[in-house]
Amino acid sequence: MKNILTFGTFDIFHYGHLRILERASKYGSNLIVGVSSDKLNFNKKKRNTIYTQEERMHIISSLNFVDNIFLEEALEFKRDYILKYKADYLIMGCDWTGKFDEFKDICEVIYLPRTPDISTTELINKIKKL
Ligand code: C2G
Repeated sequence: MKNILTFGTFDIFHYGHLRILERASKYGSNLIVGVSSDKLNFNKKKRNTIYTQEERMHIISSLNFVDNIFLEEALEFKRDYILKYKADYLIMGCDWTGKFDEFKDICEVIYLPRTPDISTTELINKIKKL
């Protein structure tokens, strides 16, 4: 039984989000998702999410290949979360390549290719133009 851990904001949940979670889930039997809090996201991206952290967590927890979720309060807690959830794998999209290599001493770190041509920012811009 392998534990897989991944993180993300998952705002305006879309096909790219679905695909990374689905692909990550295939690495083991227990997929745990750290959903970035509203505060963490604002500090990181300097804009508020469209959906609240409660709504984003509700969506993620409804996916049948997601086994457990928690609120990711700060980027700096990543090592603690990996240890707490006994992660065998930390899996992120390739936009994070190299950024989490420091955790290779406690789990396997894998960066998966992003789904092309879709992102929350692109969706917001497309909708603005309608
Ligand atoms: N993703 C993807 N393909 C896309 C868009 C996103 O594979 N077209 C992946 C990202 O690479 C990431 C995950 O979906 O692994 C979530 O993406 P975001 O919601 O943008 O979250 P992010 O800002 O990367 O937050 O602690 C880490 C951060 O909080 C991760």
